[in-house]
Amino acid sequence: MQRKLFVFILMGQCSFITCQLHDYYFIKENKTWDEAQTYCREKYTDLATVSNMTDMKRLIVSTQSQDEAWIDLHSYPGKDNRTWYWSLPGVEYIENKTNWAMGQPDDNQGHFENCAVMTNKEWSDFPCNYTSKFICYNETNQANKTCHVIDYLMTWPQAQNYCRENHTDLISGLDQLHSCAVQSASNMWIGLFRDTWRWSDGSNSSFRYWESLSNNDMVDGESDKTCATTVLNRAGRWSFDYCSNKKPFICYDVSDRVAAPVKQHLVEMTLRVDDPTVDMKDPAVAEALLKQLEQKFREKGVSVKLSWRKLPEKQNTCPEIDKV
Ligand SMILES: [Ca+2]
Repeated sequence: MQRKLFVFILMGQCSFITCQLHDYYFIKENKTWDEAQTYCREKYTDLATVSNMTDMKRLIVSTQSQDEAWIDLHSYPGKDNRTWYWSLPGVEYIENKTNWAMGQPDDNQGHFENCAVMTNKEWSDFPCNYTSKFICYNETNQANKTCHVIDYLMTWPQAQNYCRENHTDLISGLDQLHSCAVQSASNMWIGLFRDTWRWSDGSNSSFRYWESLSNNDMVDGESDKTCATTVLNRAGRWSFDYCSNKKPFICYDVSDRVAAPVKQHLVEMTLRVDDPTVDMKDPAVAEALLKQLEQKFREKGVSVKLSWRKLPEKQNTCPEIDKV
């Protein structure tokens, strides 16, 4: 069974969060983190800042090596240097837009409590390596709802991974929490965490892509390995090391294409379904097709949202990107 679809694509050359593209340059010279930063500031803009998965995918494809490489992220250890962030990049943590329970956050009994749970709508800091249910937010309104309470017991980093893979992210910010109106007497992770890591170029991006966050060691800032690296041979995630070690590194420049206008493309696609029992008009099939198309875009580092739009002609429907 074959069917032709017209796919209407609005494709911006920037993510919807930062609207700014970075060009990444892998430098295959071994330098300390400070030396690498100096080099990048002289020849480019700075060491690589990574604000979201779009950036991360562009960084991965720009590199020529599978080795570790410095990026711009630097830790300033110490409890007092921790800063709260919302997990979803682009949602800013605002001091007077919070709903901490009485006496929280409190680092209970001297433990580091760098992640947050919600109980009866009130928040408490909580050790990130404890397990809890959690709430994912889905900005594509999957199955007609944006909030998804997940009953699996997971650590905060596991919950974040789950939400990013299956939805958009852990629920982030008062607006999302208000729109969900989830009320539970038991703890549920929300997308709030604190750490001591900073982008040295002054970016306040909350995007983190750590290889592991076990035992709080990545977020409590106690480690004296205070400079971050990509670990490109392990799915491109991040690790950290002593800043005085010499490694290759990645610089960035703001892309010339930052000012490029949003582009519109009309693409004709032919879809072939081998299974004759699959009904292309079935809403579930249409939804699954959209998800697969979006995934293909994401794999190319392009963040898009697709929705179907009926055309006057009886057989053709078009997915329309309503947000880039
Ligand atoms: Ca607490």
